[in-house]
This record gives sequence, structure tokens and C-alpha cells, in this order.
Amino acid sequence: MAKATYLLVVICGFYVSIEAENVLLPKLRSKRCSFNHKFESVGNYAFLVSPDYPNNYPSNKMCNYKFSSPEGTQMKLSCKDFNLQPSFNCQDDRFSVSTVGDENNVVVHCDQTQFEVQTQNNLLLAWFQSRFVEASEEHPYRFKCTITVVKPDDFTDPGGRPQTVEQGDNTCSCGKRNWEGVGVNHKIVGGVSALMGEFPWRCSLYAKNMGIFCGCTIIDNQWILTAAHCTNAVSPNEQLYVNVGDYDLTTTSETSNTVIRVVQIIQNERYSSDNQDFDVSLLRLEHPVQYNEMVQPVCLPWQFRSKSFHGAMVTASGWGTTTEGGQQADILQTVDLPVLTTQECQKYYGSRITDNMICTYQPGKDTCQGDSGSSVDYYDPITTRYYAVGVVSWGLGCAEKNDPGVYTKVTHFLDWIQANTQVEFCRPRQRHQRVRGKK
Ligand SMILES: [Ca+2]
Repeated sequence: MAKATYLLVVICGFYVSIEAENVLLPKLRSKRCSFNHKFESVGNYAFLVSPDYPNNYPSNKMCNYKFSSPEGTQMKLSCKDFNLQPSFNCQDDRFSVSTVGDENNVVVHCDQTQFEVQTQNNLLLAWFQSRFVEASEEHPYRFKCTITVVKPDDFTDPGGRPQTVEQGDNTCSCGKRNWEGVGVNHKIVGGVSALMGEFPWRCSLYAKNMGIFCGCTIIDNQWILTAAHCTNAVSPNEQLYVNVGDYDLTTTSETSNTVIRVVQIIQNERYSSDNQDFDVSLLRLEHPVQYNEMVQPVCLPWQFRSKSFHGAMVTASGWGTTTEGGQQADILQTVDLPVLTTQECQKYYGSRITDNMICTYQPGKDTCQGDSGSSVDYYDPITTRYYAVGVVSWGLGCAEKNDPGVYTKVTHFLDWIQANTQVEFCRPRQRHQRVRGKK
């Protein structure tokens, strides 16, 4: 019941937290650490300070900053008082900046070196993240930066014209993992905590009598993918909810998660609770989810229908237990797992493995209870996107020897998903290479 109480708090927290935004100029300070601000003219400036400045910033903060200035102007970001808690590979505390208005093109600052950069257009995007901060007495872990609107320098913008968001990109985007390629290494034994917003398509299922009981995946702003054995566990008179944009389930202050009612459950009509075949369900939301940096859909694997994924690595993420029979994780966990062939998997489980399933196996690494319904995602280097290729379904134990994890094979259900949702899903083309400037 503790979980049920918690969720009500979440719902209240969401509505309350909307107000305190845009308390700005000249000092950017508020309880909410994210800002979205438009400057009016050249010479305008603002201070950007870390949460709780001038004291140590708190643990587990994720702040997004977006500044725009009038067309034809640029912005100078000057961080003179800059002292982040050091971490290996920048994987914990970090301040990332894009001077080209592109979240895929960022420079990460994660030390004590002051810096100054200038945008190439009239957009400045930045992100601050802290993990577990051990208070520093001498020099507080903090930053203070000044953002000033300036006239463009004499040099010509190498891109030729101001780079703006690509047409269609806002309405059709999927599978963009945050923090990708900024020095994060997840390939360690067992799972590790994800970064805030790292898997913006990851969601969880909640019902009053069950608490948070399964994972899920955003595939469209009104449609959620999950496992049939999750929806099958919900009694007909129980209201189901989807919780999106969350990270730490014990607090509502780290992200603005949203809880949305499910108005339709489409459980695969051929689902069998005997052998977990056809273990897939779709949920239609009462209203569309609002996309932002922390809430985005995953891509569906349309172009991978004939791919076996044998030997490929897939990435799992969820709030499931971190040991068999153990406690649910508070913070989203992630692990990379190798895919087996059906034949290899049948060596372990025999004919229980149908053509609708894929398996992963690596001793010591697995998905576990509570991860059910979450996707495992395949990274395609061509489109640089993540594709949901499996739905966490079943296994004997977790991460045990000779017991692979089993997943619903999403490529087998694409037509079923299409027929039931009638959505025009995003199908990224081979662009978004990280190439800039002219040759
Ligand atoms: Ca939370």
C-alpha cells in the first residue's frame, strides 16, 4: 500500500509543480531548476546558477536550460565560477552545452575549469545533472554563469545559415537516447543506474491495488506498449495508469513525471498464460503525453523485420528488482544484454520458446521481476536511434545460470500494432549523422 500512497503524491506533485516556472532575470533562481527563456534584444543578460547556489548543489538534479535570442543575434555563455564534483568519465555531475541548438551536438563540462563559449545561432541549450553529491566544505560544488545576447562576430557562420530544428523533426522523432555518446559506459557487470532522462520512452504501470507493478514503453504520444501478462493481471474494474517521465520513484522533485489514465487496453487476443506466447498489449491513453527531453517515444523496428538480432546487444531498462525476489529499484536501472538464437534458447527451455520470442543470456545480467512490459532496445548505428525489439516477458529466476531472459519479439507484432492503433509511426531515415559544417 505504500506505493499507492506514493502515487497519489505524484499526481498532486505534478499539478503543483507547474506554477513556479519562469521566475527570471536578472537572477535565474527558483525551486524548479529548468528554464526556458526568450531574450528581447542585444545586451540583455541573465545569470544562470546551480540549484541552492552559493551552497553545494543537491544530489540527483537534472536541469534543462533553453535560451533564445532575436533572429540574427548570438549568445555568450561565460561560466567563471564553475566547480563541479569530479567523476570518472564525467558520468556523474556534468554540465552539457550545445552552441548550435542541437541536443545531439554538445560539449560536456565536468570539472573545475571555467569556460566561455558563444553560440553559432540564436539558440543556447544546456543541461546540468548531478548524481550523489558529497558536500564539499572548502569550495562548494556549484556554478554561476552569465548569458549575454551579443551581435554576431565578424566571422561567417560555418553552417552558412542559422541552424534551426529540422522540419518534421519535432512531430516525428523517436528512439533518441539522452546522454548518448558523452562518455557514459554501461558495460559493467550487472545493471547500473541510468542517467536522468536517458531512456525517455521508459514508463511504468500503476493501479491502485497493485502499486507500480510493470514497466512499459512509449511508442506514440497516445499509445503505450507493454506485456499481456501485465494487463492480464489487472482486474476489469481496476483503473490502470501510465507514469511517464519518471526516474527516481521515491521523489517527485527530480523530474516532472506525469500520470495518465488508460482508457483502452488491447491485450493480444492470442495471449496464453500457459506458455506466455503472444505476450503483448497496447494501452491507449486518455490524452496525449506531452513530449519533452524526458518524455519521448522509442522507434519501432519496421526496417528490421527480417533481422534475427542474433549476437546483437540490446539495452534493457526498468525499475524491476535488482536481485531475484529482492526490492524494486527506486532509480531506473539499465543493462546491456546479448541476444541468443531461437535454437540456442530452446536448448535451455525446449519448445516453450516459440517463434514470437527472443532471448538474451549472460550470467549475472538479466531483467527481473517488475521489469515486465518494458522494452529491450536495439541501437541502430545508421539512424543513431533506439528500436524496441523485445518486451520483457518471462524467465526462470533472474540472471541465473542456464536461465536466459525471454522477450516478446516486437518485429512479429508490428502489423498487429499498426492495425490496432492506426497511428502513423515515426520511421527515421538515415540522416542525423553527426556531421556539421561544409566540406
Ligand atoms: Ca520521481
